[in-house]
Amino acid sequence: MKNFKMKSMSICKPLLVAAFMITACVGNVFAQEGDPEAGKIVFKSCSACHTVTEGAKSGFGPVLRGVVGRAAGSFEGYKYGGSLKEANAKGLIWDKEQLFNWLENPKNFLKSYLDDPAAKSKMPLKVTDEKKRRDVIAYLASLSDAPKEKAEASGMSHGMTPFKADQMKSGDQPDATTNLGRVRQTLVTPPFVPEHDQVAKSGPKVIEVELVVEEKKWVLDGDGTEIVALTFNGSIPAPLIVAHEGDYVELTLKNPATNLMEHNIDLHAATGALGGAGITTISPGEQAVFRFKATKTGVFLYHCAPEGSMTPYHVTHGMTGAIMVLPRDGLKDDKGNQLKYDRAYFIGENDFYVPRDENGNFKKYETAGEDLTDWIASMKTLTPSHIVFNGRVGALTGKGAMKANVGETVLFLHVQGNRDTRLHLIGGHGDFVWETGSFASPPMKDLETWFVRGGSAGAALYTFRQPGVYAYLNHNLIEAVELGAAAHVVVEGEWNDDLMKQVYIGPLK
Ligand code: HEC
Ligand SMILES: [Cu+2]
Repeated sequence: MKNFKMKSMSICKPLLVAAFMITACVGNVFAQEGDPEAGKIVFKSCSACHTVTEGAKSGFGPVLRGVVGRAAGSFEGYKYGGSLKEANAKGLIWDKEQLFNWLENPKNFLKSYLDDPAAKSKMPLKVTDEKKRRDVIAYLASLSDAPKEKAEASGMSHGMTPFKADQMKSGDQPDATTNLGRVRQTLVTPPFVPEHDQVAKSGPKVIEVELVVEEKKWVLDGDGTEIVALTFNGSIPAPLIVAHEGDYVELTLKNPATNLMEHNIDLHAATGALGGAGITTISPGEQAVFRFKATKTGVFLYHCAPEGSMTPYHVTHGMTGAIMVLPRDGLKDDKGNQLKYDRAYFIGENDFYVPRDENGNFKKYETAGEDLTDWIASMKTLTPSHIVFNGRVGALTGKGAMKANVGETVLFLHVQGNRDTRLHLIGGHGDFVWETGSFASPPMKDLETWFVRGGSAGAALYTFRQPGVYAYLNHNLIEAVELGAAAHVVVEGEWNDDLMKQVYIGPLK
């Protein structure tokens, strides 16, 4: 028999006594039956992640219909965390008592059940109220015997078109990439962009890129407001990828085993399979590789796009980036003349919806997904707590400011995965602007403010003519000044009196 430690919380442990499995409990036990009607209301707090609809697909958590009496970690098709799988192997059955203790603190339950201090659970919610636990269990138990409900609606949020990989059956098609050269593109942290040629030096190639999902604590502002961000390669925005029209992009997406959530990638530059999201959904400990042909030129958003509410949840936790597909012969003005840039910067604008406690203070969470229920409620207000450039208030000001010299032409690439923005360079202009991001359409000229639609990326080209500190911002000035959607460009060089001269300032004359 294993050493039995007393725990302050209520935990039931299986003890092997004379070849019989019995359960020993400390603390509270599931003493009385709950009220299934009240439990139905408690279940609302579960429904962000779980459904009870018969025949439905699992969401972030497994389907809970029939869970009472079911083996733990056994719902078909759902990818359980490693610890719950171990508990399954050890014979854990979800009777009412075990459920009662699981719901109090899933992680501690598994630690104790498996006698493993490193045990983890993907379920972030804890239900401390005993009555609520009893009630929700009574509700789940009542469903186990209830007649079957229809299978169509998942009862969760409005899904996007489901994609089935069997739609990809292609027969035997020749592989056009077999004889192409391959290059590995080193991605860099924004606002910097990977080294690239503006005009392609040779024919199409296969560009290999790697994105590693990092779930990590992330500070949003100078007050230390913190979230557990979801990121590609650890940055917000995710790195810019650069290709030319006709190139193939071969993307490796990795989800390290230390993560807790499923992720994937939808690139708006790709054609088919939900932009890749249909064939890249991976659990912690997995990776996916897929290839697409860059057939359209422009700057395009890419983002994580799991099922239902998880898409806006992941997007508003930082999982947005962009890919720029240049025409092979580079950028052109409206008359077909070549346009070149001396520098390019990649700016990602993100809206965050940090949940608040009852006193109005921002809440903090320890692990990815723990804020899910609160965050979904908060994002449904459509009122962001933060709108920032490059992940945090002030990321692109002070030491982080963008730089240029008088006479240099700068390409500003701007992505917003979720919400509209209106960009303005104070004291400057957009000489050439591809507002929708499409390089196949002629650029607009000499704009004061340009619009980047939520769910897209845009590009603006400007030649600096005066030195100074320029603010580059979202010209909803409340979003810029109060919420953080602003950056600086520090420009050095000689002042041009012809363009502007201070004639007089002082007392009235
Ligand atoms: C924020 C998302 C989330 C919420 C909210 C949530 N769960 Fe879970 N739940 C999960 C995840 C994820 C798992 C899978 C855990 C794992 O694999 O480690 C899970 C697993 C479970 C399991 C084990 C099922 C099995 O098949 O082994 C039960 C039981 C459960 N949850 C009940 C509930 C109940 C009841 C509520 C509401 C009071 C709730 N959960 C709220 C995410 C959630
Ligand atoms: Cu994701």
